[in-house]
Amino acid sequence: MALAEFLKSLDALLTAASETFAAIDSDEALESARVAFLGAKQGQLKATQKAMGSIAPEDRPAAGKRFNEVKQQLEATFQEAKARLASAGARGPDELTERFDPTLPGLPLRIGRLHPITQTIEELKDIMGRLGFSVALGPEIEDEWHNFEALNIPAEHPARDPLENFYLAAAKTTSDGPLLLRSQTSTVQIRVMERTPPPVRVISLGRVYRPDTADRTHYPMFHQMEGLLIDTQVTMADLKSVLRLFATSYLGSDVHIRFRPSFFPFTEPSVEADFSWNAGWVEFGGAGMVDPNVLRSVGYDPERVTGFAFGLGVERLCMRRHGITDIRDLYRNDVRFLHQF
Ligand code: FA5
Repeated sequence: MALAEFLKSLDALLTAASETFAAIDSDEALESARVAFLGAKQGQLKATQKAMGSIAPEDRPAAGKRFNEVKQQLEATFQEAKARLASAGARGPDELTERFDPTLPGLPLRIGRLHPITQTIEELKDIMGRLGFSVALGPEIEDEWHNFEALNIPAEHPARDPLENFYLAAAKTTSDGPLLLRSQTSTVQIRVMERTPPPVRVISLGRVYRPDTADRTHYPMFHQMEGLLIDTQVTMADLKSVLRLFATSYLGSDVHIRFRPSFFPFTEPSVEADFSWNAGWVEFGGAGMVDPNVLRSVGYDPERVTGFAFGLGVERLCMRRHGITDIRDLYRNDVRFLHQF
């Protein structure tokens, strides 16, 4: 056989094989094409190889070189077709339908829920609402009058130290004087009394800010529930009854409450309230009879009306209720933790 004729037959074989393998769509077709082109006994490639024996010896190197190239290309085309069939099979519509079992239960959707502190706030409002307290709101950015002055905390008082508060640098230039993030919800007492004549019976719940170092029971941002009751002949006994009633409603009748004498510039006398927890005591709030100076600063007559006020830590109540031992867990935003409430 002449070299030119041999090379031509190789090209024809390559074209035919490429077209056949490209059109293959089943395992059976792939196998019969493999036998037809690449079969070791009767495949067309084998037959072409045999024809090489009839080529003139001086032309054989060129013929052999081209034969090997075509052989490699044929192998590659076969492998390509095989891979294409395998991947189509893996996601073939028939197979999907076979694997789909409509009787299996679906994947549960994770539904979001309210943050435990929001849930606590709602519940506290509910309990206090039943005791006749309505909800008052106040701003988180306060002036010195409401955060200190009207609460009987004069200019030289250590509670006003810039190191104990978050003053707003930008606010220094305003005509209102320095502004700060409120450090207690007692500010709302003043705002309510300024605009409401007695009697008053309100609570106010919200965020307060202090540059406290975070530990298991402290966080630089936390929530307080302020309570204020002003009327004629209000006594310390009323204050203690309301706090006891509130605490047992929220924490359960087995909780022990104790009151310790304390000091706040805006109440006289003042107490701190603790609840029992894990064989110890945890402070949950401060309280007292509203100081006559405070009543006077908002235009009330201390000879005619008296009242009590309290400020409770919402986080600590929530922690005691749910057995949370580290306040920081409430603000880590770990969904595994938050999802338990
Ligand atoms: C006050 O803030 C007073 N305004 C309470 C008050 C109101 C007294 C009305 C009298 C009349 P005190 O600083 O103790 O008080 O804070 C009250 C409660 O807030 C604490 O008992 C505690 O439960 C909570 N608390 C205070 N600091 C933090 C903090 N860094 N992190 C979490 N909770 C805190």
